[in-house]
Amino acid sequence: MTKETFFAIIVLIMKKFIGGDEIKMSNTSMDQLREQLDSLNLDILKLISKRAEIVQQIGEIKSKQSTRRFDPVRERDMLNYIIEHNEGPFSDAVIEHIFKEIFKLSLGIQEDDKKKALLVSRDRKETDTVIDIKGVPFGNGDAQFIFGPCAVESYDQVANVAKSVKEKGLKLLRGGAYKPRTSPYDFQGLGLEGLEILKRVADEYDLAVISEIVSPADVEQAVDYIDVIQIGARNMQNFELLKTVGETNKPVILKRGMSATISEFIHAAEYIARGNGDIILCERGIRTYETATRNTLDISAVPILKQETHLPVLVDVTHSTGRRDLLLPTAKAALAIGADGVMAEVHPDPAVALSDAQQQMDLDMFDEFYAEVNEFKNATKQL
Ligand SMILES: [Mn+2]
Repeated sequence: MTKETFFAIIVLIMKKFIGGDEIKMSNTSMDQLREQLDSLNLDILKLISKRAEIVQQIGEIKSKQSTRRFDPVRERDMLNYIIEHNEGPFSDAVIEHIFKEIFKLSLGIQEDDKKKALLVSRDRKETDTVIDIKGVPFGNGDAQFIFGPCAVESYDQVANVAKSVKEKGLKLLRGGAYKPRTSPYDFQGLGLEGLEILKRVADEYDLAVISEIVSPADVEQAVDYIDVIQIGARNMQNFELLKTVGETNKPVILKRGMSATISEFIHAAEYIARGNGDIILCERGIRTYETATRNTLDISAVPILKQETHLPVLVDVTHSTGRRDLLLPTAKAALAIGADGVMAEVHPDPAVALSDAQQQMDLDMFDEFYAEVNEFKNATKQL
């Protein structure tokens, strides 16, 4: 026996034992079955896509009739109808699970449509919203500055800062009359008396005043005294307050809540936008594990908000950092990243301030700060 014959016999025996031909045959039917599966997968894909189209059509009709998109009774009827026709091999529970997923995802397509429809979204309005504050355009690409004391304490205190603001050719003055404080034992603001002081100073110096309102009950009265209503971080999701300021025709500065996501922030703005579209979003730092600063300035929120919405974005460098030494670098960062404005607190004598004594600038520091930040603004504008 030659070597070649020997190997030929071995191969024949092996084929006999392993069943080479059968393997070949079952391979062929396996391929056919796989082809069938591929084709069935495509059929299922076509069917669920067709189903999604019909669900979208129903969604459009429902939104015209302003009925709710999710209808649990109808969903239960559909599931019962499917299960009635289930002949296996899957159990009813499995079939129900599969179809519930399909239902849920179809509803998700409707939800996406709804998100696109947010009044504040860039999808809804492509051009930037520019807000007129007593003749000052806010959001037109030329960054504005808002300065003033944390809280209104007296006429002289506010007038001193107003004089310094006016000398710089600026027009926007801030000051708190109602102060939502962490402790109920801390200074709560002068209330209506504070608004009266702001109005008097605004008239005397021809400035526009921005002040925080904390209660829906105070809104109606406050609009007679101030030019811009501020909603503070602690009230970002005070929905009744948001709806009430939405009923006014005053511009609103909405501050981001200290633990609010950008999505929650945008949805809070939407509450106001349903009645009043003049909204300025204010990034004021978020709470993180970092303790070197009072909050963590989320600088990337600025371009995100500008991409997602058409509203102007303001950066509060005082409350985000809580540190005087960081006011200038963070203000420059805000301008460089495209903020429409920078806000900071100024007090004639910060050491005796009734609130935020640690972080307000005195008038000399204010002069230096403004000179540098304005120089930076003009330098970057030329780029
Ligand atoms: Mn403050």
